[in-house]
Amino acid sequence: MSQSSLPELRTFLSGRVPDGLVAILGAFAEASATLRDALATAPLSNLLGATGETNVQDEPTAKLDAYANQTFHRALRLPDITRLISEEDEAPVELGDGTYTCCFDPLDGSSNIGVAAVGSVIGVYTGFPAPPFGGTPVTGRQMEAAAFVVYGLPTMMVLATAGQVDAFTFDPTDRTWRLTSPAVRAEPAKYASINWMYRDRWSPAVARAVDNASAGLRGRYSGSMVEDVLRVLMSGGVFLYPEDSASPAGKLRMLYEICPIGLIMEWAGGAAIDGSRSVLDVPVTAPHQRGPLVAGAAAAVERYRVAYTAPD
Ligand code: FBP
Repeated sequence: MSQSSLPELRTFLSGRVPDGLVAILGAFAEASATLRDALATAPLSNLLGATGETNVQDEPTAKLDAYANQTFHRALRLPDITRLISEEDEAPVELGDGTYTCCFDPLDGSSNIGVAAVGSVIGVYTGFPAPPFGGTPVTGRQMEAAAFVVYGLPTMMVLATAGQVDAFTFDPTDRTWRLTSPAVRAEPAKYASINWMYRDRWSPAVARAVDNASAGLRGRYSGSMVEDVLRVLMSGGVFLYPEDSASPAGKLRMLYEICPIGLIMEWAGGAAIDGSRSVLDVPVTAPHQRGPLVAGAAAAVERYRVAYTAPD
């Protein structure tokens, strides 16, 4: 049954953030709702499988990756946006001279398409240097808002604006996003979320830090960062994707995966580090720069930092 008395997303945002940002976050939410519909019926509509092409990361492009990318590009052609940086595009797409640069991962957790939850992530930055990007570093501190959506049941959006984190649930009966968890706070750690199969790839410092951060916790790992981060945020825990011998710089991407999650965690009272410092302080000089991520309950993240930075 619809709870139409709960605040709707655009009403919640209006007056809280500048109008340009209301338009951007509203457009992101509407595109996410469109993608949710496509995901829900993908096996019936020939949207599963690969396009036969590879993306900029040299990974095979799923049909839904391509569909999701188009959907967000269409939605985010807005006057206040200067450029769009997508996981699926080789180069930034320059739009005009607006205030904001939007960095997004249209479909996070691609290995779960058709079998488990996937999601979308966005970070909205200001003060991005003019192209070519690379001379002046950008940091996550330049974000004014960040959000991620998890296309599960329910379909949820976690949104960081004005120093606060709030969670919205998509209501399919009237296609609105309604505020269901105001002022989310990162819960104390209960779960550790990491791909334990990579243990042989970790350095001694990473192995010792993972053990220290996860001692006494229960394990949960889906292979969709957004789903794992949602659990960590709402139920308490720590999500870890450290650097390893196969991904020496880390696997996840700074601008549209790590930094948005970092902003959400910090504004919810948790923490997000690369091992030794906040991910929001890491200089980014390339659109698809990678990094390590340890995010969640502040005490568990601190246990990781202490062990990681201890002398060998
Ligand atoms: P994609 O953007 O290619 O989907 O990669 C990101 C991701 O799927 C995260 O969502 C997830 O946490 C991680 O990769 C899983 O990687 P692994 O399979 O190495 O554990």
